[in-house]
Amino acid sequence: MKVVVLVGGVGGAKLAYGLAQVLPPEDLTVIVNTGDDTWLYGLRICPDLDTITYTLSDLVNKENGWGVAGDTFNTINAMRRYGEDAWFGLGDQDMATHLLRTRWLREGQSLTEITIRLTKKLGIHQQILPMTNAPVATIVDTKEYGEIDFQTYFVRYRWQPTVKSLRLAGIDQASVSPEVETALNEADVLLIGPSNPWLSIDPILNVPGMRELIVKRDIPRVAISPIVGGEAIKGPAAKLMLELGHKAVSAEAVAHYYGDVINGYVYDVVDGDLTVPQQNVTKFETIMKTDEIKVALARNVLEWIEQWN
Ligand code: FO1
Repeated sequence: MKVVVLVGGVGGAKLAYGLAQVLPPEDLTVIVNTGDDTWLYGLRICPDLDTITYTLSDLVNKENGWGVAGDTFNTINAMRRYGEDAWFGLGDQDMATHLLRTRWLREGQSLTEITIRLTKKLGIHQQILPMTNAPVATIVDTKEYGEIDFQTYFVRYRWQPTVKSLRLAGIDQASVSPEVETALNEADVLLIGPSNPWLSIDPILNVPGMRELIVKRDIPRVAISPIVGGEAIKGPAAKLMLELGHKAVSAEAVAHYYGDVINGYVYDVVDGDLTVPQQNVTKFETIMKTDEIKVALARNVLEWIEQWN
């Protein structure tokens, strides 16, 4: 059964990890948000691609969910000696990824080719694909600082600024890559990970042509709620929902937000029975504190889908 999963940062990476344990590698494709990508010190940083890559190669720092386990920060500490306010935690091993990606981009390789090259070298046999090869950037318009880029919002200001609106710079020039199109056309199941719908999933759905490619497929298209018991597990999803004008912070509101992009919805056992527009709905343990829960969630979702598909 060929599964394609749309993911953003840490939450999505956990589900991708679970899926990678229960599916043959050739049956899993992970389509990754690149709206968090940024230029820093002349290097192209792709946080969500790196989080997925490090997670599936067991290199990831599991406490943070990003960066390389056991990494050192000598380079940015040396920059601090020169008075640099190094607020973005670039590890020394992590730096290798950014240096090679930047060099290969400058040599004209696409982000897709580079991602395939990096992941293969790390022994990853699942297909990890950027949502597009074009450079896009989530820009956050905030009350306190006006428009700032995503990492400034998320890391430097710890997602505390009040968000007035989001926009995706460069999205109009973006297109779905042939690899993403093929994966979507060959998928038997499409999943949307428990990632932030506005910061991580919307950028993917807004790549011109992406939403149409997804909705036209008459296959199970299932999202896992990132909101549990009215709270986000990690990150700004709950705070953002209210700032973007959603009435309530709930798994229900997210199901309505995704609408007809999905025809199935999974939320957490702590939530009561929800009324959602999708006809296939169920609940499982979705708070993936351990690797076992990641695997159980992946298995539960796929087995549940097989029952109604
Ligand atoms: N997140 C943080 O909260 N603090 C950091 O210093 C930080 C550094 C960092 C370096 C490389 C990388 O690939 C990701 C990094 N992240 C950091 C995580 C990143 O900002 C988020 O994971 C995504 O952009 C949101 O999903």
